Amino acid sequence: MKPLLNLFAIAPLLLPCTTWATSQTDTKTLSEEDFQLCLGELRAEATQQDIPAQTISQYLKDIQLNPKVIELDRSQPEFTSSFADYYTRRVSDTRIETGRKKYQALQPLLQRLTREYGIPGHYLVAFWGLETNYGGYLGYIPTLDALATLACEGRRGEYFKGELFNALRILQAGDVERDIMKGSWAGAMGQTQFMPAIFLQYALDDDGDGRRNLWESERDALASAANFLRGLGWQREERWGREVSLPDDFDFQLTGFANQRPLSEWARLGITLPGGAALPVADLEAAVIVPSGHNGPAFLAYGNFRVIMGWNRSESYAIAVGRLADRIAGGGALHQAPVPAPRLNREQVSKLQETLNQLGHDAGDVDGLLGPGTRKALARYVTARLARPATSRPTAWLPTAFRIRMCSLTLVSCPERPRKHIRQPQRTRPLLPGMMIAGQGVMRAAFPRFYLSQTHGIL
Ligand SMILES: [Ca+2]
Repeated sequence: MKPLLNLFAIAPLLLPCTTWATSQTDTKTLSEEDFQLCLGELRAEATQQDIPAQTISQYLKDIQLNPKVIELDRSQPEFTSSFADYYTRRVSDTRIETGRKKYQALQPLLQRLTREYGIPGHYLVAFWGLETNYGGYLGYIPTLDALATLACEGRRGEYFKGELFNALRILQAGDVERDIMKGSWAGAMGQTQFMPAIFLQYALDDDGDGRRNLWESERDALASAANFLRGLGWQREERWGREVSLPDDFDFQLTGFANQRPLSEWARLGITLPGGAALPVADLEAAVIVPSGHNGPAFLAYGNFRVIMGWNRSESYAIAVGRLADRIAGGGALHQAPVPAPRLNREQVSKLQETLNQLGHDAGDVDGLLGPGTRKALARYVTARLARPATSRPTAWLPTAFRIRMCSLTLVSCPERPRKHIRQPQRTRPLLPGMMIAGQGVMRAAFPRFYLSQTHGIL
């Protein structure tokens, strides 16, 4: 059996595993001297930005270079994390339980915010839970230090310079004391993890003490979240989306947030609620999102899904917010659990992207990240392969075997169970450069199941 395992394992498609090195192009460390020079320039520019001289001298004089911020900004995770990992960590039983308690305890406030801003309370609590574990962890890095360090480090200096000036305006307005203004290494602040620009535009003083205090006031934080979501265009009467069941013959090329279709059309294509009940009738558009491959859960994403991505541009985040909100409101667990997946390192994903690009299936930038573009490119590749008619007997087996292999890699459905005995080809046969199906003999029925269990849901 060993040769078969090797033949069909994912690794041959990709480069041998090597450790992903973080970007080597920008290893120069910002020196203390450079930082002080940079701070001098920032002081001069802050003056031109109409920030009062007293604010500048009060807050820009004690700023510290924070090497940890640079390290975090430059480091990239070695491995892509799967949706299953992400989802399990963020929508944990503990977080659901705490969210339900907060939701109950804060009902009067939440009901008022829903009336005033149109955002249901369970969503407000869900954002709060995902951002800072309901205010339990706000981050510990002084925001001015983080923003000044990033402004001077250079990679996205202009952006962070603007956010540093915004942070000064928040201090100038007296919303918070400097020693309370802490947060993430990238400058996100308070219980809602707002960047300073979002703070200035959307933060509210709901408890009436005259300060927009997103660090210490739950009321200010939740009202500000509601205000931000209203600004992002939250649709008052709509959900975020929902888990659905896809028909066996579903065309996975239709997945992805860009492919919006009327709900009625998805119903016509055979999509149902989990368990088979019909989708509700509503005049709205939705997209099908399949975040952990065809064996994992499927979701319909409505317009508010786009709103959530306006807060954090990640489909996984949007699903987690929506699902946590559902659970807080009393909803049950997913009908189809996310599929645990082996981890691919960034070099492996980069090689996959390069190969797809070379074959004309545009996977976009070679960045080592398994995003929607790479998934789509893989789906196109697989579809193109499957569409090619078998021209001679030795290749007659190919669609089935190939489908077994690739359906577990990508979004192509493989509903059929492989036959018990499938003739293998007589010679080595390259499918993608570096990916081989080879060998002779009989593939046992048990093997594909083992293989699928090892590799499915990667994408
Ligand atoms: Ca306040």
